[in-house]
Amino acid sequence: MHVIDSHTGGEPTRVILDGGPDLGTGPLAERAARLATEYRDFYRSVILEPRGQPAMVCALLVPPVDPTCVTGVIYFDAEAVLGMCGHGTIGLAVTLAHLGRIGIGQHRIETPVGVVTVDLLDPNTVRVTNVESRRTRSGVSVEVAGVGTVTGDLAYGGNGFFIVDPSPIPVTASNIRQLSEVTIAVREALQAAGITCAPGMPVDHVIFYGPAETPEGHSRNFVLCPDDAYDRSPCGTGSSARLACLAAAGRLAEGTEIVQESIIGSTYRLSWRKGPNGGIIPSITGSAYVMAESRLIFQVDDPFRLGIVL
Ligand code: PYC
Repeated sequence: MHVIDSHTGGEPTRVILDGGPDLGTGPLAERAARLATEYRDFYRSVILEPRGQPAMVCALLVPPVDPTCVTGVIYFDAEAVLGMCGHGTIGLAVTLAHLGRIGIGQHRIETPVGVVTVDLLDPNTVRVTNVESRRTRSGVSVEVAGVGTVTGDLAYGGNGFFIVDPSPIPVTASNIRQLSEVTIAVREALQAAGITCAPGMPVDHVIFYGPAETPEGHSRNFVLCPDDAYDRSPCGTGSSARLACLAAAGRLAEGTEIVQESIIGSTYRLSWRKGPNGGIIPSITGSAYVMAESRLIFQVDDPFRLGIVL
């Protein structure tokens, strides 16, 4: 299996160029569902330790249905197949440029939740125009054991998010452990209470927001991913959901650009415009760097061939 690893604001992406399962030729949403249900061993083996690492998201390249797209892609982490991935799309565009498959300019990429656009601004800088995003409910409260009542907004940005602003805990790198524990508890409390982003759309990510640490920053975030790892980048789909909440609350005007800081201090530039169906179309600009090009080997007698599963 031929892979290229990059990172976007510190968050790793492993692009699988070949050697993945044959998921057929139907709509990408169907192929993603097939990957999730029939190929769990495959996708975990690529991403789990010792071959992968907890923060990593994989991008499995597949033939697109839409011939105007440069590729189709299905993203997954160790726990779930994702609808979309913003940092992964920035990493994918930089990887395709590294391979000479795309040049500076605009390109379309098909994902299970729709076609997104990437503008390769230079070999490392990419603007992603994401799928239409929306706040689905505001001011939702949930009781979290040991924490108390936590209130936030439910929003869709290609994945389902619960967005808490202000965070009940300071959003600083020294608090990463506590932030992880509390956001996991929040997600579990939402699930136990049957609270979803929309019918059939579970909350798979939780984001806490706090004040920015730089003069140019709008805020700093901590993002919990489905596999309980935290996003080192400011999270592209999470930023899309956040923009939808800011827009719906009248806190950010259309076209105004803000800088979003991640928990490790990496940044995206964000803005939005009106979408055709009452939501917003997010724009996310960030940088990625290619780190490695490898062939993954799965020896039959390797006891951890499928990753460390405890
Ligand atoms: O950037 O959308 C994103 C993302 C989702 C999970 C990790 N990163």
